[in-house]
Amino acid sequence: MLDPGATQALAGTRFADVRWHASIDSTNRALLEEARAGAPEGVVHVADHQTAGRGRLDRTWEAPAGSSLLVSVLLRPPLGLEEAHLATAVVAVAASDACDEVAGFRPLVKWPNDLVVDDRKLAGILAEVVSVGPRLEAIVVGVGLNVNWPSPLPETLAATATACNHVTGADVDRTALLVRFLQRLDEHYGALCEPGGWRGVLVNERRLSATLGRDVRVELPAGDEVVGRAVEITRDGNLMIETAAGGMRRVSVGDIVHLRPST
Ligand code: BT5
Repeated sequence: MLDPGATQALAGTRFADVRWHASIDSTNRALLEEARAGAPEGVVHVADHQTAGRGRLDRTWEAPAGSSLLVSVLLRPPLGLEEAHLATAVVAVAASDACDEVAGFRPLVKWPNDLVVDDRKLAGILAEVVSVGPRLEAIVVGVGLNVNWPSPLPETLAATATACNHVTGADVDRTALLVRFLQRLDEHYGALCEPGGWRGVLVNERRLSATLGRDVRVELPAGDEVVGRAVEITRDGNLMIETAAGGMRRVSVGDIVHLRPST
């Protein structure tokens, strides 16, 4: 349950219908099912704990109970399937804004959809689409954001992850983060739904990118890789890599390794 202050803060936004679960298998799974059954835009599921949190490409999302913001939103944007990435981008930007405004630090966006602090993963985003033929019907975007984690982090994540409280040195209010995230999302998503709104989203995404301008190795799902400099994010969300040989490669899905610290 949201407290009355939070409920009031979200009244009048698209995201006033927040359903908070003590435990659920996956907020994305539950909301995707509702999206397929015709639920309206704006429904939000939040969980204290997920028993089967999902990552991309059938991976899992780990989070001790109460440690994280685990939230999924249902959007029905006026976008083509090839532009669905823009809905993920506004979620990433809104989550970064929320950290900045509530916790006082600014995570960057590692392509395609992680929030990072000093190249450590603070949050992951999973977008799942409902489509009919070429038409985008709905998109469920889930965010797992590490808020107050034990120290040290579990061994499996110690080398790669971080949490808000590890960055700031103090616990951060999860509800405040949720409310600010949904308020900022309401603004950024509203702008995206305006004619030509994609332009502003791309400007924000590029501005907050931890990847552009970096030398990267992209691990592709098929097992091969591309090495080069990340030079552009396209309107359809692809990453353009300038390879050492001077050619350009367009990457639509993959995992990025940033090869050198940012300067
Ligand atoms: C993601 O996948 O980063 C998307 C994660 C989305 C999770 C949210 S939680 C709310 C909503 N409901 C769901 O069921 N899911 C969404 P991917 O890029 O595939 O990254 C997954 C990988 O990140 C794992 O294989 C681990 O290596 C690592 N990982 C798992 N848990 C992590 C955590 N808490 N912090 C940082 N890294 C983690």
